[in-house]
Amino acid sequence: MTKNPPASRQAPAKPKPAGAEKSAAALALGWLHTARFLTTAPQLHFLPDLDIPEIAFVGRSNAGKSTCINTLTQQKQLAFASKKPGRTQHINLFSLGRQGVMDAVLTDLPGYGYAAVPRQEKVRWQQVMANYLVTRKNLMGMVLMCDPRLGLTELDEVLLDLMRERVQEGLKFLIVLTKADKLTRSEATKALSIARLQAGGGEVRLFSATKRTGIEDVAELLWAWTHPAAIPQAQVPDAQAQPLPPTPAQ
Ligand SMILES: Nc1nc2c(ncn2[C@@H]2O[C@H](COP(=O)(O)OP(=O)(O)OP(=O)(O)O)[C@@H](O)[C@H]2O)c(=O)[nH]1
Ligand SMILES: [Mg+2]
Repeated sequence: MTKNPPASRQAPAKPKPAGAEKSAAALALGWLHTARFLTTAPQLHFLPDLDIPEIAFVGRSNAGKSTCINTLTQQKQLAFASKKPGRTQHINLFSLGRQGVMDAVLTDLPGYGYAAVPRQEKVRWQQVMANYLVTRKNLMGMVLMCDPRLGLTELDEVLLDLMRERVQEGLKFLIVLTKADKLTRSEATKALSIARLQAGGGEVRLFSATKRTGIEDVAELLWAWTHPAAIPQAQVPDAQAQPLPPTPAQ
């Protein structure tokens, strides 16, 4: 059993102004910590119809989608993460909400671009994913996970193109640059500038599950997207949908 250290060795409690509210980050992380497995579906028609906001994590295989969900929700094995690409093979939904009242859903999607998957299987999955992204009525946000060492790939561009109309209609959009621990400070700065250009002025965040970089930032953004009424408008990051960048010339 661990004992509390003597009072003299405990870090002094930070003085809190009277009536101080929980910080936005603590609120958002507390909310994300309520995540529970909801369901898994091999095909779209197995998904439950929901009318609460849903946010999908998309991106190349091995980009770190499942790890990011586990990190944000502060749970080790909520989503299946693995060194081996292609680990996530179904659409997995996780519910969020305090006191058992579901108020949002996170979706972990299988990655694309994994060479070892047979072509037929790849095409099937790309169709399932495209259908999900285009038709899922309660989808209100998309987090595109991108390893900045690879940058946005051709398949990422195809996906952005596919989602252009929904983003123009108000779907929120964030590019998360994953595995930031693998970058030097100057590489990270450069990767951010490039991604900002590619995101057409939309949201971009650096993230590292191992160094725990960007967690609070991303958490706050997801909270703000799904709880706009709870936050004064001036504090809502990217309250408006951002246009996607133009499609590169063929
Ligand atoms: N260094 C480092 N490695 C990471 C980070 N995030 C994820 N990884 C590693 O990247 C690998 C892939 O992570 P996953 O979370 O399974 O990736 P995914 O995008 O869900 O992959 P699929 O399910 O195949 O689409 C694992 O070995 C993770 O440990 C990070 O921030 N830093
Ligand atoms: Mg995964």
